[in-house]
Amino acid sequence: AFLENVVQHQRFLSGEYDTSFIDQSPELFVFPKRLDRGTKMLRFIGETTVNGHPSIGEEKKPVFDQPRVPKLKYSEPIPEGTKQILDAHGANGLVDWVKEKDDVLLTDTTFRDAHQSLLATRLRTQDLKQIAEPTARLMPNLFSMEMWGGATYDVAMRFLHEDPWERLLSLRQQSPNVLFQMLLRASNAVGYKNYPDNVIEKFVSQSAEAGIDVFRIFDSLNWVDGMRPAIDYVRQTGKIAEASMCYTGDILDKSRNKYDLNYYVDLAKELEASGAHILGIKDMAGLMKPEAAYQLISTLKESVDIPIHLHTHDTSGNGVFTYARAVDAGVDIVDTAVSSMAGLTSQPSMNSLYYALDGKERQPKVSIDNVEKLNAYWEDTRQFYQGFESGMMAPHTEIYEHEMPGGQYSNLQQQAKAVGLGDRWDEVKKMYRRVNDMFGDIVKVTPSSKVVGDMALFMVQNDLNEDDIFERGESLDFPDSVVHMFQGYLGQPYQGFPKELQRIILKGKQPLTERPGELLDPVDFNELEQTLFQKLKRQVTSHDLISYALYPDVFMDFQSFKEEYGNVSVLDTPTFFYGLRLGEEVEVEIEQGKTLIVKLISIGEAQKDGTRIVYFELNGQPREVHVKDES
Ligand code: 3PY
Ligand code: ZN
Repeated sequence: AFLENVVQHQRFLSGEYDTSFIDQSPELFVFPKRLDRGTKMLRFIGETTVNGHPSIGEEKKPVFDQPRVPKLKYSEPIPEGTKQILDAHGANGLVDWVKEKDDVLLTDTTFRDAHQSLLATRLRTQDLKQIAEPTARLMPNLFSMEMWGGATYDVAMRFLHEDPWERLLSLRQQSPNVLFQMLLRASNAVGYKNYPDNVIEKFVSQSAEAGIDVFRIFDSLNWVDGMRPAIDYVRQTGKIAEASMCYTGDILDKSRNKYDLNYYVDLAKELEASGAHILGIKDMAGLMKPEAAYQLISTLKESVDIPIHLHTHDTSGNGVFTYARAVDAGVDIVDTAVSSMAGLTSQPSMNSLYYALDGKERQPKVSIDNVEKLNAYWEDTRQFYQGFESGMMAPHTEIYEHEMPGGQYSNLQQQAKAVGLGDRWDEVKKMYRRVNDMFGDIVKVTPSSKVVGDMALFMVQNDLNEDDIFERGESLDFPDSVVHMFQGYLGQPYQGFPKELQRIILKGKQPLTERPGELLDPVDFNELEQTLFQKLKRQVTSHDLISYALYPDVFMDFQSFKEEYGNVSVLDTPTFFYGLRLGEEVEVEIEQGKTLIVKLISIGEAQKDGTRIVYFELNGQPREVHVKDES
């Protein structure tokens, strides 16, 4: 436990004391023995070397090439881009600029959705930061870079032990010219549950202040009532509200008429009327077939006045074709990733789309030579993350059947393995679709997609079918997430929940009809700051406060980790995931101008208590750390 010494004691810091307080409080002058940064770092490297990284295990450290960072004239000014248009002309000025463009504009998702969908969101800030300025210089014509939000926020703290806000701030410094875009799950912010409105408001205003320009807002059930507060908060900041509808089903399939063309047209009009600057279409599972894109976009271009921004995933292999037809129909902006981080569950390749549109008037205006330079960097960097590849090797057209979002596929597969259903994965996928149908055919995207996944696992694990649910439902203990959703805590699905199923799942509990955010008490941020101050015993930043409001446990674990190991975000990625090889030496810049040189000398035999002594050289001086061998 922390002692309340002079640098931490609130009463001392407030200045409201007399000298007797000092006399009677010996704890003021007790200082915990703090490990220096070098020792903390050696502990982390030693433990990773001996026990492996928790998500990778004891793999031998591969030999990686140094990523090819483009050689450019870095002393020259960075060309201006869309960010300068927004800053000079405001959100409406930027929207007008988009509308006047003839060529299709591109968003680069490499910094967010691409790695969320291919590499379990594990890209570290180090690797993003290195290529942020080259991206700014080589692709100044992008509409935006999607680089924050979605799952990146909690994964940064939970698994990478880094602060998501530091990522945003440092990338903003490196890339000052292109709009920064984030994915905001409306009232779920960057989490998996509903937060009080004032938390969403604070999160949005702080994100805008730290550098986000375009907020792609969606609701996991396409419930516009749930999106309006977020749209308003974004508009208040002067930034761009891209309100999005999630694409589900298949408008070409006339036998499925719940989500037909009219559904999307009505939804688009409603979002426009709610204040959207841009209409996003979020095809999170990659279900939109080329002709569906053509019909949908052509119709929407007639129905709304705001620009249209299309997002898809290339899981089926049809992504470029879908975009090409969307471009024919007049889509304004599409989401692509740099080729070596594109394809499959990620976005379609920017490079491929460029070539596919050769000879077309609306071909995007990017320098393909420049994109290839970035491509080389990503090709090399992706190797560092090979432990997180999903194993999907080829286009996967089953997606049209199970409709699982790109980011969920590998996650649910892991969840299935964890509960011993690894060899029944095919059944789980089929059950995912059956659960969707049983739930009344709902939109499936974080967090509603997780609910469908949880229910599918529950049914396969307990050998249940639909009849069992209806006949024996009273005696079944449904997963919490399922009960929660049917209570209305994720909002209301289009055409409501199936009544009978809802009754069975809720076992007499009354569902909500109002917006969950209206029922939640606002967070008292002053009080929360006091609480956090007590826990951290240090100055609380506004970023700490919002992270704590969103993810109290994850944030506190991250703080304890930092206490124990220091700031590990400064380590190079191979060392972060694999530790060091015998005799290997790395340089770690722990702050600007202060570098540690770490060399692994040897690892001792396991002792009786299971510990090993790991011998290093730190800046040429011998050092050792004791590590518990977990094997
Ligand atoms: C997210 O919410 O993180 C998503 O990417 C949903 O598609
Ligand atoms: Zn996506």
